[in-house]
Amino acid sequence: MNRPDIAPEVAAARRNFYDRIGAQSMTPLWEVLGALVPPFPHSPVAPAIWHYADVRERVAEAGELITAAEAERRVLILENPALRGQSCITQSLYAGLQLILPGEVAPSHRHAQSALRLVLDGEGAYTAVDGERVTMSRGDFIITPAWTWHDHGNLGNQPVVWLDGLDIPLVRFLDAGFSEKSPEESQRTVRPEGDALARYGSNMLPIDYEPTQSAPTKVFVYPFAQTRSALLAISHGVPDAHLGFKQKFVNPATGGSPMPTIGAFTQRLPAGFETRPYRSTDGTVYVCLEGAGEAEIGDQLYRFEENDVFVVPPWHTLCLRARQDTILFSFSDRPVQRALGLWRDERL
Ligand code: 1HN
Repeated sequence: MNRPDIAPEVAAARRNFYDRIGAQSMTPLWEVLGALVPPFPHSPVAPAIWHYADVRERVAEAGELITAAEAERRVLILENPALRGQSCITQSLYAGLQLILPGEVAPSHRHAQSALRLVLDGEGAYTAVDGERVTMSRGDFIITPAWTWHDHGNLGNQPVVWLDGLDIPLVRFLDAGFSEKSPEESQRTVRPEGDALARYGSNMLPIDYEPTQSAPTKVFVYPFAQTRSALLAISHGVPDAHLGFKQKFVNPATGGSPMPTIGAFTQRLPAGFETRPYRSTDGTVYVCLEGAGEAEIGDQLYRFEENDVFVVPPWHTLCLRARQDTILFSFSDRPVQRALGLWRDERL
C-alpha cells in the first residue's frame, strides 16, 4: 500500500519493524490487504486465441517427433500467454491439443484430475472409459471423471486431434493429486459401445441407481449429432441478448454438472447475431465447432473460425458476433464456484 503522506522517520521505523518480524516469518496485513481482498477480480489471465489453421501443422509435427506410447499422451499444452511455464490456460484449468495417429495407443491410466475431450479433427479414434469404448466423432464431448481408467486408440487411417480440458491447476492448488498406470496397455472391454448412454442417458436410469448430487455422470459421451439437433430445435423465437441460444451439459441423473469440477456449455448464435456484453467470474475456454465470427474480450478483438480455441479471463466482458450460423462449445470451473457460493455474472 502506498502511503505518501507519512513522515520519513515513521516509514523507517515501520521498515525496521517489518524486517524484524520478517525474520520470524510474519508480515503486516495492512500492507497487502487491498490486494488480498480486491473490490472485484483482477485476473492475471490474459485473453488469447489459438487459430487451428496456425497450430495444426505444429500438432502434426509432434507426430513425427514422438510416438503416443513414448509420450504417454502426445499433447501440445495451450498455455495462457500471461502464465507461461504453469501448464494452464486459466488459473484453475488446463487445455491442450492431443494427437493420435493411425495404429497408436495412448496407454491406460487414471488420476484424481477430471478430464474432458472435444473432438476436433479426423475419424477412427476411440477412447475407453471404465471398460467401455466410444468411437470419437467431430464435436463429441467426452468425459473421463476423476479416478476412472482411460486409454485412447486410433483404429482408422487418419490422424485424430481433440482438445483436452482438465482441472489440473485446481487439483495442484489443493495438493490432492494421485495417479496410477495400468499394467495393461488397453483396458479390456467389459461393456459394448453405447451401453452407458443406453442405461443412463435415455430418460431412464437403472432401477436401483441413486447418485449423490456431485457424482460425475455415468454418461461419458455427449454426441455432437444430438447436441447440434437440440440446439437447432430450440433456436426459435428471440435468442437471449447476452448468450444467444445457450445450454449447459448436465449429468442426466442429477441435473448437476457432468463432473464436479468442470462445467460445459454449448450455444448457437444465428448468422448476424451479436451478443450484449456479459461477464462472469468463471474464466472460460471456448471452441468454435461451426461457423465463424468475432469475440470481443475486454478491449481485444479476435476473429474465430472452426476449431479455434479462445479463452475469456474471469470478469472480462465478452461480446460475440456471428458472421455465419455459429455453434460454440465452452468449459469453465463454474460448478466449483457455484458449490462454494462464489459464482457471479453480470449482464451489461
Ligand atoms: C491425460 O490423462 C490426458 O488421458 C490428456 O488423454 C492430457 C494432461 C495432464 C495429465 C493427464 C488423457 C493430460 C492427462
